[in-house]
Amino acid sequence: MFVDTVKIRAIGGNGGAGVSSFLRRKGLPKGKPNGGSGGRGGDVVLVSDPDVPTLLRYERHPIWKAPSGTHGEGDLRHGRAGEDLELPVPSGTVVRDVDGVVLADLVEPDQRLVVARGGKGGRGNASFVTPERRAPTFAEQGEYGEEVDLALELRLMADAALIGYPNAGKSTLISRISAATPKIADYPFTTLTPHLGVVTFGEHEMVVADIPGLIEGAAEGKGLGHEFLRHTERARALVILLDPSVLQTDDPARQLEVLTRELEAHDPALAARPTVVAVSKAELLDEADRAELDVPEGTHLISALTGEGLDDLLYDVAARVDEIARQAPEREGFTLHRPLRDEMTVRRDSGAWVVEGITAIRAVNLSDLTDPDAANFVAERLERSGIVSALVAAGAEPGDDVRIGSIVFTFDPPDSDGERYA
Ligand SMILES: Nc1nc2c(ncn2[C@@H]2O[C@H](COP(=O)(O)OP(=O)(O)OP(=O)(O)O)[C@@H](O)[C@H]2O)c(=O)[nH]1
Ligand SMILES: [Mg+2]
Repeated sequence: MFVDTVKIRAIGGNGGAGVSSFLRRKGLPKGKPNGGSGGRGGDVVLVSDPDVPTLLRYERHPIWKAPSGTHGEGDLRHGRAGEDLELPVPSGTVVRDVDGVVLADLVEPDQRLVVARGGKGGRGNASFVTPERRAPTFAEQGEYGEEVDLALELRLMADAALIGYPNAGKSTLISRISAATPKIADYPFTTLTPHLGVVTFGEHEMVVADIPGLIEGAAEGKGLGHEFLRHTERARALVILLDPSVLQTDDPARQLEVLTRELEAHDPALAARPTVVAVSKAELLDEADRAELDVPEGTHLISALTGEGLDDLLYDVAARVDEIARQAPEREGFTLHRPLRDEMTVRRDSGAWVVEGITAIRAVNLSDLTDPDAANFVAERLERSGIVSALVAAGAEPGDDVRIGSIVFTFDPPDSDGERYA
């Protein structure tokens, strides 16, 4: 089964919690803080892999979560990090977020894109020791991993794409010039999904795509529509196959006209793509038929049955592919640099101020906020990270309720009475 579009959800692993613990020694009233930190959660990473043919695996399993980090322990033992979860995708996979923004074009083998970051591990109480705070009893909780919805779309990486009416002989041709073994039959739309064949010709090696049949009106959804034409977008050259046999009501000249129009309707850039035109099933044509053909100069006459014209055709196609390859030798993929989502937002929700964003969550992410030491620490963080000023700017008054994550507290900015949060 050929699957070229899927939606997936990627979830980074959660960070492990830091721990609060003390080394107790006989004779020492207070122990020394020795709580270890939690390990970070694994990232979810897409990796381009030329050996993966389709996105099928992700249609069956759309949800992928990386392993979480383990918690810290006493005696300064830190938790283990969760391993990154690598998801192999076919080379040529375009990655978009829910808004349709392209995040990456994974073209080069082994190209990687971190799509969902794992949560940071929480720090243990040993990390919070300062000269003023010698025995902190609080630790940080682990962060949740990012949760991201993505749309993946495969655009095959072919050197040349075969375009033609249904029954034109595209599959027969690719089976003749490569090791591909597509289904061949004398009814239209035998080929329902694109597939690739590797053609070796002299010292050339070309990847040729057999594209399902195209008919007039495909752009408006006739036949199989033109969805699959996305697989021609990356082809360096196009091979348009015209069928002179009685199987077609349109003559080759009209077929060429229709096909050119449909390609253009799909993507105007395709009109400028180097194109080789060939008439198939040439052994059916006698001299008179050949003379009558109203096709552009340079059109090849080929027969997959007898082998007529195939070498000339491949020579021509290889030359165009090489020329384009010389002009643009590397097909470079790209990945968009995506900053950590830390934009902070303040909004009003049923009588409380709600602060959202990773900075806010991090500020209050402690194991025990009832501890006065911890509460002071959080108050400092809220100020330092700009959350207090954001609340003031939004119009928050002392005494208002503020909610960050699952925590609700009373807003009590330091300058209202000189005191920090109670
Ligand atoms: N006489 C003759 N018949 C051919 C030749 N090439 C293909 N055919 C026949 O044409 C019919 C259609 O061939 P396919 O290769 O399935 O055509 P296609 O273009 O892949 O068709 P779709 O997959 O439906 O788009 C089959 O009956 C083939 O045997 C040829 O060179 N000579
Ligand atoms: Mg076919």
